[in-house]
Amino acid sequence: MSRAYIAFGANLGDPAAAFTRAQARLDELPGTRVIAHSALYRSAPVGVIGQPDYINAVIAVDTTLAPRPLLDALLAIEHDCGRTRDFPLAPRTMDLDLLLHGDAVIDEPGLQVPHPRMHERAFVLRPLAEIDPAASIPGRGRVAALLPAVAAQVIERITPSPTDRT
Ligand code: PH2
Ligand code: MG
Ligand code: MG
Repeated sequence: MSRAYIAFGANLGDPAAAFTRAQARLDELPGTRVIAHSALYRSAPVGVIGQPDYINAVIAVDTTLAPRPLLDALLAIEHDCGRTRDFPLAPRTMDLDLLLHGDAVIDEPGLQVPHPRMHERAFVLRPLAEIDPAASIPGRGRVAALLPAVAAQVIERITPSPTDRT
């Protein structure tokens, strides 16, 4: 059993509904349980201009699936939720990126773990720190220690986390 972290992103359609649907589908995967999810965060698209803002979040799962079958499942869920791949960085209804899978380090075609850019992106680190600040990114260190370096990136938390008291 491994703890894996999955980044959710969407900037087309109904991102909040897609987030709910993604978690339900993840929880239905063999040997897989959703353990926690962050709030939703809004930020301008990184790496492309003239697109709607992204809604991002992070989901933690415990899974007996190895990284490659988990990745294949993420791509199938994206596809079922209307994801098309019209051009690189095209707006998307759902993007599910495998960030971490236990302490695995993998560099294969289509599968890089840890996700090679996660440590420099506030839209990944902020929601990940919300659910597990002590999570360790192999080769980079603990999530909480990486936050100061991305503090200048503008990102807005738009829903309360499940652990918030009201
Ligand atoms: N995903 C990208 C490219 N740019 N920018 C934001 N803010 N959030 C994303 O999830 C995102 C992005 C490629 O997957
Ligand atoms: Mg992505
Ligand atoms: Mg992706």
